[in-house]
Amino acid sequence: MFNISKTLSSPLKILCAAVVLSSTSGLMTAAAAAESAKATVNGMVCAFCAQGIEKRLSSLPATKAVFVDLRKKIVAVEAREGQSLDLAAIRHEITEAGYDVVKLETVAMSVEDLKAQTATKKPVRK
Ligand SMILES: [Cu+2]
Repeated sequence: MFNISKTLSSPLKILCAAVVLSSTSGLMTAAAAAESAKATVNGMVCAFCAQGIEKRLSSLPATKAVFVDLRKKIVAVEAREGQSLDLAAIRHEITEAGYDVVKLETVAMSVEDLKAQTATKKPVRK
């Protein structure tokens, strides 16, 4: 473990540390590693669209991973550690491929996080 008993003497401090550790663990992982560009893209209709975009974005120097969700119209690019994504280049590649970027933002998440997020946000069909 972390030797918490050595560095923190009172039970209150230990409690505080535990709360901080558990509540910010998500934030801490994000800050430690992942940064992604998340784009909402119009015009992608099939697996070939997704593949083409994925290929283009994978060829950018700062790209670690690419994730495309056709149904949610999401394209995400994760940056290699210590590198920053060129949002203009990402927008350019998607536009060049023939699609419309309607939204582009940087998020402190990995592509895996985004995959999980889009998966859990699935609308429930009745
Ligand atoms: Cu297509």
